[in-house]
Formats: sequence, C-alpha cells, structure tokens
Amino acid sequence: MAFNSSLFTLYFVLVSLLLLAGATGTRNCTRPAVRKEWRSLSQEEQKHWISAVKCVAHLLHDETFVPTVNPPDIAAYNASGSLYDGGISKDFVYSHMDATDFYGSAFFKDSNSKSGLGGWGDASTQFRVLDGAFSASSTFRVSYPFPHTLRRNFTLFPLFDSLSFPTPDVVWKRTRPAATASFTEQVVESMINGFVGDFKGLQAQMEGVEGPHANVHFIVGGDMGGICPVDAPAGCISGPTFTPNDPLFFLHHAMVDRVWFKWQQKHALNKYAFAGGSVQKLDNFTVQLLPLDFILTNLSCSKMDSEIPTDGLAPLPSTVSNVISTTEGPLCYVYE
Ligand SMILES: [Cu+2]
Repeated sequence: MAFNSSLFTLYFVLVSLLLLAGATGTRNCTRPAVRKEWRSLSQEEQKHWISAVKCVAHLLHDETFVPTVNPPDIAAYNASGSLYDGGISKDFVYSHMDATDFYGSAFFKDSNSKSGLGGWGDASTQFRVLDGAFSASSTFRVSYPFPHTLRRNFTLFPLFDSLSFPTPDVVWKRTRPAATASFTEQVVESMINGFVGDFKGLQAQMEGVEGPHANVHFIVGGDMGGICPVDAPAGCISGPTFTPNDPLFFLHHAMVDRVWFKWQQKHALNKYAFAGGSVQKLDNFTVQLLPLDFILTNLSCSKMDSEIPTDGLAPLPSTVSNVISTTEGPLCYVYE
C-alpha cells in the first residue's frame, strides 16, 4: 500500500484548521469554550453531539468544493457525499483512549442507539459496526472511498497484523510492544511534562509511525485505520484520507490537540514553540532508524508565517502563528 509519508500530518493540520470555521479574525476570548472528555458528558450531551454529527451527515455536500491538495489517494467526490464528508469539524470533545484495555474499554461498550459511539465489527460482518448510533442499522453511512457502513477492526499489533504495511523486518516487529504502549497515562504525562521548548521532540513522539496519534488510528482499524473495505471497487487506495469517516476521528484528534495544549501551558518556552516538518515516512520504515535530526531536517518544513491550506473550508486564509494559541487568535477554547 502506498501510505504516503507526509500526508498523515498534512491531513491532520487541514482538519484541525476547520476549527476556524466561523472565525474571522482576532477577538477577545474572555469566555473560552471548555472542551470536555467524552465520558464526562451527560447522556443528554452525548446525544446532542451524535445528533449534530448525524445532522451534517444528512446535509448535501458543497458541490463547488475542489480540493487543491492532490494526492492520488483522495477519492473523487461522489454524489452521496454529505457535509460530514465535506469537513465540518465536530471535535469539541475529546477522548482518553484506554491503554490498559482498549478493546474492553467502557468507551466501546455504549450501544445506545442515540448516545452511544458503539463497539467493534468483526470479520464475519466485514468489520461493520453493529451497535450504537453509527451502526449498520442506523441511517449513518459514509461516502468515501465509496458509500458504505462504518467499520472498526480492533488490531492491537497493527504493524504486525496488517498486510497493508510493508514488512521489511518481521523479526523486528515481533518484538514490538502492543500499540497501546505508546499512550499509557505515564507516557502521555511524560510528553506533557517533557520536551521543554522542544517542539520537534514533542512532534516526533506524537507523530512518529508508532506514536500515539497514528497508533489509535491503527488500533481502531477499519475506517479509522484508512483500510479499504474488502468489497471496495478496484482502485481503492488505503490511506489516511478517509479516516475521518469514523466520528471517533474527531474525538481522537481533539486529544492530540489537548496534549499539545497542555504542553504549551507547562512552560513559557513551550507556549509559542513551533517547527514545521513531518517525522513520518510510512512508506519506508527504515527511515525511522535514521538519526532524528536527519528526519527532521530533510523533509519540508513550514514556518510560523506559512499559510495553512484549507481550500476555502475556513472562511479566511490562516497562518500557523494565527492559531498557535487556542485563546489569543481567532480560536477561543481550552481543555479541561
Ligand atoms: Cu489522525
């Protein structure tokens, strides 16, 4: 599979910027919105969130939208696409993924058809989600790479189990810990408390091939993992471009954002620290074995004044410096 290296990060940035929707410039952020963890919401609040997701999923997408970012694995627009597929951001809550028992976590045990995120699919159903608000029996369908029911395929050792990835060294992979090891409570704490003034260090740990960001995608698998459905038409390319199909995507990315936010609060040197550049080279694992400095200096870098491409999904062009703070520019939110 051609899992293009830099796209994963690029897509993350693009989606994050959708938060700007509705923001037209700097304003006084005196009462920032407080983003809460999913399980701390009341059932009524969970119901509202899910109903908002489903609402945009039933609205027709903007047919005038033309992506200018043009990787080969962005599926062509299709007529069934909704505003949900069009990139309306929903990540105003976040989720702590349970590193101890990811599969059995209460997070995946809520099968309520109005307020539950639902659980796992299995091979017998082509990994379709069968319970919760986004199940096969609900009206929720996703459109890319072609119309289908949401899928989740629990995969604890994604780099070992998945045939979607290159396998340069099976012995090496057999010794890897479970992917959940990258986001235990201790690891997340050490990320927030460490890397003082060292944005690249934080980014490298968060965005590495086996970092917490990518690993949650791969463990959830299916749509979140960017894996083509087994009955996909010929030409389907697995990759990150349709991972937002799963509403979990937005909760997870908000958590990634939250770690960055918490890190920024920890030290004055962290607050505006930034360095562009991807650390991922998913199509060539061996690059990960090279010294970190090589990886960080040989891939394209963006700077504080770089414009972030949003293809018109945000009302105004934005730069990195404009959104480096969640409360000092057009953004106005904090995490609990
Ligand atoms: Cu992601």
